Parts: sequence; C-alpha cells; structure tokens
Amino acid sequence: MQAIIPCDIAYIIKNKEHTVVLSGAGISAESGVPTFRGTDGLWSKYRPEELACEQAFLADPELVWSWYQYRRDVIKSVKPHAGHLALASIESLSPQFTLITQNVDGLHVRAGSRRVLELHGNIMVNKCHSCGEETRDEEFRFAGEIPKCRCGGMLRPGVVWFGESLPVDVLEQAITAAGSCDLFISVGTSSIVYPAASLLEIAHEKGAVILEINPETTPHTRLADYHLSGSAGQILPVLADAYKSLHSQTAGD
Ligand code: BV8
Ligand code: ZN
Repeated sequence: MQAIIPCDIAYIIKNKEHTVVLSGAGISAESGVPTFRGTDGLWSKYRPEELACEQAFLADPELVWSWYQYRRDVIKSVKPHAGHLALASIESLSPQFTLITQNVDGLHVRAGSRRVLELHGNIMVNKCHSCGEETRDEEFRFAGEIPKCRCGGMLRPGVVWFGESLPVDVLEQAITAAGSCDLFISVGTSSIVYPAASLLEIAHEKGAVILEINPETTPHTRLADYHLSGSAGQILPVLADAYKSLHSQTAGD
C-alpha cells in the first residue's frame, strides 16, 4: 500500500471504466451526523449494536424509537458537504459508476447522487415489524406511542439491524458491481461491518485498483493499493477535480 499525494490521483483514475464507491459513517460525520464508533454524547453510553437490533426493539421499543427519532432530527438538521457533492460530480464524469452506502441518512441522494445502493436501508422509512410493509411519513414524529401498521404490527425504522439480512436485491447488485469494477474507492468506513466490508475484498480479488480514504487505517488498509489519509470532505473534491480535468482533456482530444 502506497501513501500518495493528490497529483498522483489522475494517474489512478485514468482509463477506469467502472468506479465503485463504498461509503460509511465517516463521510456523514463531516455533515454533523455522529459516526457509529465515535463518541456522540447523549447516546454514547450505548453501543450501536445494543440499540440497532431486534432484541433491543422487542425489549424496549420506546428506547429504540427515541434513539431513532433523535437521529432523524440530527439528519434533518444537517446537509450534504463538499465530499457528498464531489461523489455526485464523479458519477456524472464516469463511464460507469455505482455508489454503495452503509449510511441510512439519505445524504448522498440529497447531494445529487443517482446510482445509490442503500445497503442498510433508510432511517426516514417506517417498516412494519410484522408484515414488512414500508411507508414514508415526513410528518411522523415518535412522541412516546409505538406507531402501528394497518395490519396491527409495530412500526420500526426501515433500516437493517444487526443480525438481520440485507435486502437481497440491493446486496446482489452491490456484489455484482464490486466484482466488475476496475476502481473501488472505500471512503469513511471502519471496514468492520459485514457483509458490507466483504465488497472491497471481492473487488480486490477481481483485480480492481483499491483506494481507501480515511484519516485512520482499517483492517482493509493492507488490501488497498493506495491509502489517502484524510477526510472525505478534503479529498473527494480533489478527486472530482482530477476527473474533471481528465474529462476535459479527453473531450479536447
Ligand atoms: C447479517 C443500520 C446475518 C442500522 C447498520 C460476517 C458475515 C455476515 C454478518 C456478520 C459477519 N461477522 C459479523 C457479522 C454480524 C454483523 C457485523 O458485521 N457485526 C460487526 C459489528 C462485527 N453483521 C450483521 O449483523 C449484518 N447482518 O449479516 O446478518 C444474517 C444472514 C442471513 C439471515 C439473517 C441474518 C447487518 C449489518 C447492518 C447493521 N446495520 N446500520 C442503523 O443505522 O441504526 S450498520 C452501521 O455500521 C451503519 O450502517 C454504519 O455505516 C455501519 C458500519 O460502520 P461504518 O460506516 O464503518 O462507521 P464507523 O463509525 O464504524 O467508522 C467510521 C469510519 O470513518 C472510521 O474508520 C473513521 O476513521 C472514518 N472517518 C471519520 N471521519 C471521517 C472518516 N473518514 C473520512 N472522512 C471523515 N471526515
Ligand atoms: Zn404490517
């Protein structure tokens, strides 16, 4: 793994046909959405795995709903940053592009990304814990009473909890994209949560160039061809500029 400086970036992205990006909570952190493994005050006494699971919901649905309502309020109060916008512009400049996100906050779509696979669902969706029906009600706010589905089941946020399987169609598309790309960019993820973390391993196995963007190293840094140590908001705009200049060069050829 080589540490590189931005001017090498053009060399990495040149002639790439299919770019896949896997994003994690780190990219949302710069918008003000606390990461899963950082300390975020009010809820820091709980580990996410203790609240983002069916057992916690069945044991104390009010506690779990309060946590999600707090997170929904944070997400509604923030907006996408330059890193999110850079990914949307890279998508428009790449022959083929797939953005796979572990984040449930919808910030990529709000930034203009179109080809987005939400591996872990979307926090603004309500899902029935009995029949699985999904609804979206922007007016809904949890205020102490557990919302019910028309079938009588309890509603819960439409996210994938620990111990729950990911949406099969979304995971299949993500695996196909990871297995057919020639550039895989991992940004803002600790590469701990599976099966999302296996996507980089698939891309690496198939010979894609691996670029990791993270201020820290992760268990996947050893598989990366390049590790850019820095923040998403700092590095992704540089990457987008490299795509833009390459694009104008080829357009000018
Ligand atoms: C499943 C939605 C099985 C909920 C989330 C192997 C295979 C399969 C499963 C497992 C396995 N090994 C273990 C498991 C179980 C488990 C798991 O992976 N556990 C971990 C903790 C070891 N996996 C599951 O349970 C999955 N389900 O496989 O079930 C199954 C199969 C069949 C049938 C039934 C069951 C489900 C996992 C999904 C859980 N749901 N989210 C919610 O949001 O409430 S995961 C949650 O963690 C978020 O989505 C988050 O994105 C995700 C991963 O965390 P990261 O995104 O990486 O965030 P983190 O805070 O960890 O790291 C942030 C990183 O950013 C850091 O590295 C930091 O340095 C960096 N950073 C910080 N600032 C910046 C930055 N980088 C760039 N710029 C910055 N400014
Ligand atoms: Zn129902």
